[in-house]
This record gives sequence, structure tokens and C-alpha cells, in this order.
Amino acid sequence: MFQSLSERLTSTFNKLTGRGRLTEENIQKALRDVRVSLLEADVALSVVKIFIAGVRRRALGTEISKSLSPGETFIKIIKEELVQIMGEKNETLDLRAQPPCVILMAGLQGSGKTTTTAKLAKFLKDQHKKKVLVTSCDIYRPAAIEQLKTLAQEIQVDFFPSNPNQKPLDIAKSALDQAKKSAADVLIVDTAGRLHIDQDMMSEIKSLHAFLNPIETLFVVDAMTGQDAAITAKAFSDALPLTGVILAKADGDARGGAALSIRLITEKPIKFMGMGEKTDALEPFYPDRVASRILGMGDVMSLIEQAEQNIDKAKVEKMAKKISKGQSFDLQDFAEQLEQISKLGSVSSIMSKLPGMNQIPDAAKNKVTDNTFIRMRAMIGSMTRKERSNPDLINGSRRRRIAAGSGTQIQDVNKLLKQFDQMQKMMKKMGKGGKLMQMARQFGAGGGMGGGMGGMPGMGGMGGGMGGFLK
Ligand SMILES: Nc1nc2c(ncn2[C@@H]2O[C@H](COP(=O)(O)OP(=O)(O)OP(=O)(O)O)[C@@H](O)[C@H]2O)c(=O)[nH]1
Ligand SMILES: [Mg+2]
Repeated sequence: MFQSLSERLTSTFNKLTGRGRLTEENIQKALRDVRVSLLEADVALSVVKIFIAGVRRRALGTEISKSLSPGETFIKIIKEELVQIMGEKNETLDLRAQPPCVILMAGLQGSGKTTTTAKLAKFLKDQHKKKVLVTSCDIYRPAAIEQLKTLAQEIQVDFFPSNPNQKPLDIAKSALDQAKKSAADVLIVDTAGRLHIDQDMMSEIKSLHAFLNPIETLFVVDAMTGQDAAITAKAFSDALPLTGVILAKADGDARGGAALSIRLITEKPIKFMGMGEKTDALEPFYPDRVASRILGMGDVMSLIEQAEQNIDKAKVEKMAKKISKGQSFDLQDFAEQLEQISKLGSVSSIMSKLPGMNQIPDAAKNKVTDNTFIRMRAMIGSMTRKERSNPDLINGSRRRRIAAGSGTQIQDVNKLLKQFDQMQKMMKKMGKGGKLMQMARQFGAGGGMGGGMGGMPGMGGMGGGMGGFLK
């Protein structure tokens, strides 16, 4: 996500660090670089102008603190300004209404509305314990209704059936009746893709809006369309009272122009971003966290939240105790840790949240894929219990057997054992010095992690593990 913008900005900052002072002259030069980076990221020109003016104002008025270098001060200013243009804080869904609360989805063809409808339904069901009903008013595209039905089944959310011979308004009426009858908390209405210049289609969605009186009218945009996303969102918001925007396909967007342009151009908040095709790939949009990611500082907060929601705390706590008591960390533990990590999302989404990842060349990053983890788990799965608790047993012939059993090469097994060895050493160090506990406590305070221990060994392992793979 936003890799190319991130890389460009980092190289600008690298030129600044090492300089003694932040002067008009070097600010001028750095600002020119930032401006080019933003334009290349497809940020709307009007937004770039406001951004640069904001940075200049802050930079010239800032005393450079003794603890920060000029480069660091500049980065801090850039970050503050990025946060500001993206809307400062996370805006959540407003569900303070007499249930059923209605959410109306709108957007261009193929922007991600139907997928996002399912993601939102799952989010509301899992995170907010809401009873959700979804329905589709897309009578135009063949199989659009089926698509939502399949997704609803997958996430186990109620689906109100419709068919292409009905009128969208009639579907909406029946669905709302059903939502009331079944005491649903939320009704999400998916609609067909449309262009804002298509008057018939726009009057259709206006009549849906007038009838449903939704508390949220969300515009789903494809992040990869850059500043066009902001421009179409603005055109829609002139015709329909939008309450927010969802930035779909942010995972595939290297540039970030949509994320940075939407708020200022539409005056509507981005409430969520889509981070993949799966129904759990939806993240609340936090301007400060996104700014951190753009600046290569990672987004550990989001990782911690994902850990809290998905990781089996009992298992993690058991492992942490084991390690901190100085007991050895074996391959069985390693396999369990890999399993917990895989619950945090795809490898690329995890990496996008780790600090400093934008400094690592793509070639190295691309070596680590979801397959890497699947293969590692397969190899450990092909070992006997004895081998897992005592890897020293694993000699040449055993290595061959494990490779054959897991469909890998003997070199893969060698590599796995080497990585495991490094990780085991690291775990020993962390356990001994009480560092693990200390880290856990830190995260407990900073991240509001319930059980204190939550997720940390997973995170520690991940850092170590990822580090190992990238070599
Ligand atoms: N990588 C990625 N793909 C996404 C995301 N959201 C949606 N997609 C993909 O984008 C394509 C279109 O998604 P849909 O949800 O069908 O889009 P839509 O707006 O409902 O499309 P129409 O109903 O035809 O207008 C599908 O292949 C989705 O899997 C996302 O956040 N990330
Ligand atoms: Mg659709």
C-alpha cells in the first residue's frame, strides 16, 4: 500500500538528514521534492497546494527541538500535515438511530460495493455484535444478486432475496419490512454501479435514498483510480447526501492519491479502507496510522488491534510464560506461532504495517509470500513429535524424508531449520533478560491490550521471523 509514495518521500528525507539546520533554502528544496512526489502519487493539484502551504507555514514557524534532527523535524511536520488533510481522526459509522439502521451503498461500476457490503456486514456482526440484514437492488448486472447471496452465506449474515424483475424501490421496501419484522439492527442495501452523469440511474438512487432515509450513505471508490476517485465522489456528493467514503482496493494502490485527495475535495470522511478481496479485509481509516504507513513508520496499532481480535490469547499467554521461564521454544511452538501470525492477514498486509519496510527492496519483500508460511507449516507438519521438540535429531536422511513429505526441497528444510535456530536464540535472549515481559507491558500500556501479554510473542516472533526471511 502506497509503496511508491512512501519510497519517494523517504529518499527526500534521507537527503535532509545529516544537514545541520533546517533553513529556508533546504526546506525549499525538500518541499519541491515532496510536491513532485505528491503529484506523481496522483494527489489532486489543489490538495498538493494546500499541503505544501501548510508544511511551509509549520516548518518556518518551528523551533527545531534539541532532541530531533532537522530531518526528523521535517518528517514530523509532514506527518502532521498528512494527518490533517486526511481528516485528523477516525470517523466511525453512525448507528445511533431507531433500528433498523439503514446503510445505503453507492458507487461506480466495479468499485467494490458488493464486496464492501459483505465486509461491513461482517464487521458489524463480529465487532459490534449487530444483527445485520443485507439485500441487493442491483437488477442490472447478471448474477449481481447471487454474488451478494453467496457472500452473505459465507459470512453467515441474513440475506433478503430479490430478483431482476423487481424494481429497486420495491426491493428496498420489502427488505426494510423484513428488517423490521426480524428485528435486525442494521440493513445494508447494495446497489448497482452507476455514473453520476446517468440521470435515470441517479434519480433511481435518489428515490431509494428518499424512501430508506439511511443513517449512512457510503460511497465506495476504487483507490487505484487516484484523484479521479475524489472527483467522482465529489460529483456524487453533490447529488446525494453522502455521509462517508470507503476506499476499496487500497491494498493494490501504490500511489495514495485517492486517500490524500478525498477529504479536502469532498469534505466527507473516509471511514474505512478495503485491504483485499476477502470479507475480513476491511480496516477503519485512521489518518494518523495511514500517515505513518506512508512515511514508512509502519502501523503497529492496527497490527495490535488485529492481534487482539484474531489471536488465541490463551495459547499466546502459555507460550509467553514458557519462553520467559527460559524453557526452550521448539518447532511445535514455532508452528503454532506461524498459525497465529497467519490469522493477522496476508503476509503483504502484515509487512505493510511493520516499520521500516519501505526501506527493504521489493525483491527481498517479494520473496516472502503467503506460500512461504504454508510451506513452513507443511514441513513442520511432516516432522515427528520427537523431531519437533528436538530439532537436533533431524539429520540428512530425516531432512530428505521431511522434504518429500511436505512437497518441498531439502534446501527448504535446511533453511527452515536455520531460521528456527536463529529465532530460538532470540527467544532465549528475550526470555532471560525479562525483555519479553517488558515489551509485553509496554504494548499493554500503549495498545490497551487486555490481558497484558496479548499477541506479543507473536509480534516478537514475527519481527524476528520476518527479519530472518528477508536475509
Ligand atoms: N484487492 C482488492 N480487491 C477488491 C477489494 N474490494 C473489491 N475488490 C475486487 O474488485 C472487484 C469488484 O468488486 P465488487 O464488489 O463486485 O464491485 P461492485 O462495485 O459491486 O461492482 P458492480 O456491482 O459490478 O458495480 C472484485 O473482483 C473484488 O474482489 C479490495 O479492497 N481489495
Ligand atoms: Mg456489485
